[in-house]
Amino acid sequence: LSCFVFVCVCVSQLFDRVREDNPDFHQKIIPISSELTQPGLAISPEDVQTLTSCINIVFHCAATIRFDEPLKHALQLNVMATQQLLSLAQQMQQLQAFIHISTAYANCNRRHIDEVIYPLPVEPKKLIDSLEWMDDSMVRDITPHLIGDRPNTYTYTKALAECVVQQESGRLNMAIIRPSIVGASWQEPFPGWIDNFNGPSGVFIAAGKGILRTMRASNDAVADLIPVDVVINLTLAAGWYTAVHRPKSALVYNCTTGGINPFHWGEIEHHVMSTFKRNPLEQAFRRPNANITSSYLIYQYWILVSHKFPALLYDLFLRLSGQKPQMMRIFNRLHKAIGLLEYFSSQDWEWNSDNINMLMNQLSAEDRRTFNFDVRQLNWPEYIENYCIGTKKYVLNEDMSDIPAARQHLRKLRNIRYTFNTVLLVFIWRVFIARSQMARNIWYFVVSLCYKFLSYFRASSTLTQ
Ligand SMILES: *[C@@H]1O[C@H](CO)[C@@H](O)[C@H](O)[C@H]1NC(C)=O
Ligand SMILES: *[C@@H]1O[C@H](CO)[C@@H](O)[C@H](O)[C@H]1NC(C)=O
Ligand SMILES: CC(=O)N[C@H]1CO[C@H](CO)[C@@H](O)[C@@H]1O
Repeated sequence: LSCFVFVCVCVSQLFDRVREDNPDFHQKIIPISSELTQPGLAISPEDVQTLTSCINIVFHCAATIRFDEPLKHALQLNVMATQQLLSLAQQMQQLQAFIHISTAYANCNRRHIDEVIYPLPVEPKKLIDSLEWMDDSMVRDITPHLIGDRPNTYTYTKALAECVVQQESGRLNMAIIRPSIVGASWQEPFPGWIDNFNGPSGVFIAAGKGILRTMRASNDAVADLIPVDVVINLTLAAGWYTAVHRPKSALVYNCTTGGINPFHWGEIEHHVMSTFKRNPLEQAFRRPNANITSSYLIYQYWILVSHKFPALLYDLFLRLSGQKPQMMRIFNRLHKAIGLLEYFSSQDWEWNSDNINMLMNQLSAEDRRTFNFDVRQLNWPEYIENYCIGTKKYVLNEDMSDIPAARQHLRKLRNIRYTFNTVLLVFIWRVFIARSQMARNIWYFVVSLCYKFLSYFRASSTLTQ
């Protein structure tokens, strides 16, 4: 993993700005090889020595964010690794603060979420011990009972990790950050930076490519996206506060936008569609046009008409032209992915924010600017537009100069759709309706009218020539 991080530092555009400002910045970084699933995190004795003698602040943000990770693996990565890092932190002589990154949805089984750590019915250590001897299929069978009213193993194990952190809070100086749905950057290093398909990014891309045409979500539910640079700035500021002011218990910071600057799924849909119509992605499957609905029946209808039917046709076309059909497979994967998000896009939550406000007041005016995390200034339409363009530029690596060609492609798709609709209409008419005498009369009337119109048009155009 550390190797990978290092390669990223060297090539990613993310670091262009810091590379320009400070060309030798990488000399300040000491990569350390580690493996979260191994005992002692598989850190070499020399590295342990370095860490325990010179670390001041630990920011713990390693976790699996796959919602459907098998429980045992999720426990290993999110809970046991946290435990191991905490015991390493106990040995760090210079440690001032331990900042644990959690998620705002760790307690999503509640509607109103305060900035406190909620107790769980099970002791994390006991759970880990008891799962130890079970095989994977057994764990799979009891997983639904364990996670209870939480939607997935991710939120469950993140809640367990918070409990583990709390158990150590007597001995270490700690804070917990709870970001909601983390999205592309707002300002730093530049607007719209994003490099993965996780969460909303994948949905935006699928919608921009014209693959995703419908999704189950509530138009008026708050879409609690939070820009990644806000999370980072808040985390750094919380590190400072925890180290300097040493609060008596571990403080929890909710890092969300819903309460203060709400934006809804319906609005997101509108802005994503309008951005991708103005700045289309290359080689779209269909024109970007998505409808979100909270009704199960309407959703199933659109799935059939806008997803499965076109996929079937396209696969037929691929098969006829001697290629391998693949569209249905893509759609099945897409449905699985959006199914996992449904829980979060169909309801909203309220988070309490006293600690954030407190932190903001504690910062000096200059620090408040440097470590800005005030989401009241966030202009949503502009943010969503930069986000979508960011997915085009940095995730899909598409060139902005190819936009005219992409627009041309969309026009072609529109013409194909018009032609297809016309052919379908004629077909339905001929096969189902034109059987009765009256329908046939109407049909001939329309056809002859068209014919007359065409010949009139041809005559007049020959005249003008
Ligand atoms: C979405 O809804 C609009 C208006 O309600 C409709 O015109 C459009 O065809 C719908 N598109 C899809 C893909 O569902
Ligand atoms: C976060 O802090 C950096 C560094 O001062 C700043 O450039 C950036 O604008 C801040 N992010 C936001 C969202 O304000
Ligand atoms: C940083 C941040 O957005 N904090 C939010 C936490 O939740 C409350 C209540 O929903 C909001 O008012 C805060 O803005």
